Amino acid sequence: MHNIKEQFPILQNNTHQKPLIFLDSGASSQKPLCVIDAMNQYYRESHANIHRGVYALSQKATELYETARKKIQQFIHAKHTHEIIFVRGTTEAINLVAQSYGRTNIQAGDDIILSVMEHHSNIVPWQLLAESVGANIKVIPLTENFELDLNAYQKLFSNKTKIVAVVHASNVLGTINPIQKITEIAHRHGVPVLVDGAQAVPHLPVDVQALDCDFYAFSSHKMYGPTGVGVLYGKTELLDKMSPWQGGGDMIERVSFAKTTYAKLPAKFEAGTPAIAEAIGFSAAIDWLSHIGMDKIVAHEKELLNYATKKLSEISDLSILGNPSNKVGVIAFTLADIHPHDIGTILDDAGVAIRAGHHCAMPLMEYLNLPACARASFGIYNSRADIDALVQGLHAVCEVFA
Ligand code: 7TS
Repeated sequence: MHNIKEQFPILQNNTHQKPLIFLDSGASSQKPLCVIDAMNQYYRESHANIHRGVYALSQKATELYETARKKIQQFIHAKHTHEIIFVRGTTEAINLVAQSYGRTNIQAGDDIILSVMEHHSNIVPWQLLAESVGANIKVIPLTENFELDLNAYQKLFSNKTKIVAVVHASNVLGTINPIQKITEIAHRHGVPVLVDGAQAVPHLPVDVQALDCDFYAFSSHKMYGPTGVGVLYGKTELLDKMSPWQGGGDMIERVSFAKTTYAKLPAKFEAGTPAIAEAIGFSAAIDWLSHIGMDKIVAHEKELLNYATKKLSEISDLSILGNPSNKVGVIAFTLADIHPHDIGTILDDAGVAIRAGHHCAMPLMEYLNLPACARASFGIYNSRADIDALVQGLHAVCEVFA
């Protein structure tokens, strides 16, 4: 891991004359040179629109785009390449399922199960659906350790339950949820499960077949790839039955004013010209992650999390939110009664970038009875020295407010 940081041009820059210590990878990770170069090279050498050209350049671009799909399939161990649908990101993936699967299968009086630790992007799409069809949202509460309360979860099911949508790893608490168990319980009731994997795929090896989830959503930009592209994985038998949610070029088989028929998977869900360069950059990020090895990434981030937890716990008046037994490299905290925005601003002066606020998880904040909190989240490029800089910066915050 020692030369990883050197591969990130942005981490060679200074902020306020200090080297950038980036501890906000949960919001979006930085990009290694190989990803930046892959996109650059694509525009210089291979760009044309895909799936339509008879000429060599279009075929080359198509091949690169479809190779990206194949690499992602292998990375998350999906059974088929056509189960990988390119979308703009996690948010769009969840909206797709809510609007396409949801509108066909969820009716007035039906229940949708979510958890209290969801990001807004796994709450609001379901609320939009629930409002328009007259369905209800049921919420899985947390245990004292800030893990999902599986006993309470089991009690939420009835013959009205139509889908479960839960986060794999929380963007605030870091909690890694037992997806396999959650899926097994839902399937016993004949209910499909959507997993929001935005914070899991960058940090854990993910095998969608072993998890046995029905849908899995994630974003490239949190896993060292570019913004503007992400994935909806879905099981073939579900995706096949779902209607397209956007219409346009590339998603049709035949169009006439009398009747239009749709293309097969995955094209059915990819209307219009997609983010081609971004998919190719995403593909480079997957190659890069695979080359390092997810096992090494897990070990490095776990070591960092343990170190940071120990160091931050030594600061008096600092409280870390939650103590789940299994978590990714995310630490949310409060420091005395200092506003998290003040913490973030003072740390920024020291060159340390963290996030402060509600983290797009307002229902969780309400549950925790907090208006906001500060959050440090780690990536592959972070080191113990970065944690030391954070700790030093937090001491400076305490001095300002002493
Ligand atoms: N789900 C989770 C668990 C997330 O953490 C995020 C983004 C999203 C969904 C949405 O992803 P997008 O790529 O579609 O925007 N989380 C954060 C965060 O924690 N800080 O900024 C964005």
